[in-house]
Amino acid sequence: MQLSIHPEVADALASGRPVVALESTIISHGLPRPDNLRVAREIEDSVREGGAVPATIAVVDGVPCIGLDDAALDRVANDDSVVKVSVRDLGTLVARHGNGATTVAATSHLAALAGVRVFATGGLGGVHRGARDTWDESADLTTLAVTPVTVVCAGVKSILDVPATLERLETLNIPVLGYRTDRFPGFYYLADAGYALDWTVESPEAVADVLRARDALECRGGVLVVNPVAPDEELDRAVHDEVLAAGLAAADAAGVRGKDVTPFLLDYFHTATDGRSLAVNVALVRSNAVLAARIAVALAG
Ligand code: PSU
Ligand code: MN
Repeated sequence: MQLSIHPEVADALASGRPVVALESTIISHGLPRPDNLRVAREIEDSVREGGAVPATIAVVDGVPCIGLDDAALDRVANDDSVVKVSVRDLGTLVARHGNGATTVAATSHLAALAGVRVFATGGLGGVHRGARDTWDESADLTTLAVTPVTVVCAGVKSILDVPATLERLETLNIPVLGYRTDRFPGFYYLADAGYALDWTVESPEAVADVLRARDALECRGGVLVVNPVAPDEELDRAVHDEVLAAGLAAADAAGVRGKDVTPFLLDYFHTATDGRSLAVNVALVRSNAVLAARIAVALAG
C-alpha cells in the first residue's frame, strides 16, 4: 500500500524524532466551517509547541496521507466530497480514489502502519446512549484494542453512555491512564463523568515507562491517556443538559443513524450553545495535542 508521508514527518520518523498523529474527522465533521480550518492549524501548532512534528492523517485522492500540506488541510476542511472514514471504509475509498477524513479508528490504523505511536484528539468514540437497542458502539473501541497507538483524549463526550464505554474499555483490554487525575474525565463538562480510574500518571515520562513495559510484555493493543478539560473551560451544566436532551430528541425525530449520529449531535451542540461548546472542544484538543507531543518526546528520549 502506497502511503504518502509528508517529508517533515518522514524525516522525523527516520531519525527517531517525536511525531504526533492527528485525526481529520474532527476537522471535516466535528467542527463547523469556517472555524474548522483555523482550528486544524492551531492543533498542529500545539503539537509543535509540545516539541513534536504534527501528522494530520486523511485520505486524499485515494492516497492515505500521513501529514497534510496546507492545500490538503484546506480540502479536508472545505471540500464536500470528503466523507467520514472508519477502518472498514479505507479499502473501498482507496480503490475508488476518493477523499476521506479519518476517525480515531482509521487514524489509529494508519498511524500504526506508518510507525507513529502517539495520537491526540478531542474525544474518543464510545458506546452511545440507547446502545442496548441500537447496538451503536464506535469502532474506535474495537480498533484501539488491536492497534498499537497511544491516544491522548479528554475522555468521551457526554453524548455517550460513559459507564458502558468504560466497561467496554475494560473488556477490550485497553488501559486507561488518568493524566494527573484518578477520575474519568468527560466533556462538555467534567462532573458528569464521575467515575474512578485505576491508574494515574503524573508525567509524560511515566506514560513512556508504561509503554515500554507493555512493549516488553508484548501487549500489542492501544492505550488511552485521558487529560481532563480545565475546570474553567467546562460548559455550564444546566445549558449542557438541556441541549443534550434536545439534541438526542432531534436526532431521533430526524431518524439519524449510524455514522451520522456523532456529527449530528456535535453540530447540534455547537449551534445550540452559540459556539460555547466549540470553544470547549478547541481548548481541550489543543491541550491534548501539547500533552501528546510531550509523551512522544519522552518516548523518543
Ligand atoms: N469526538 C469529538 N469530535 C469528533 C469526534 C469525536 O469531540 O469529531 C469524531 C472522531 O473522529 C471519532 C468519531 O472517531 O467522531 C466517532 O464517530 P462514531 O461515533 O460514528 O464512531
Ligand atoms: Mn456509531
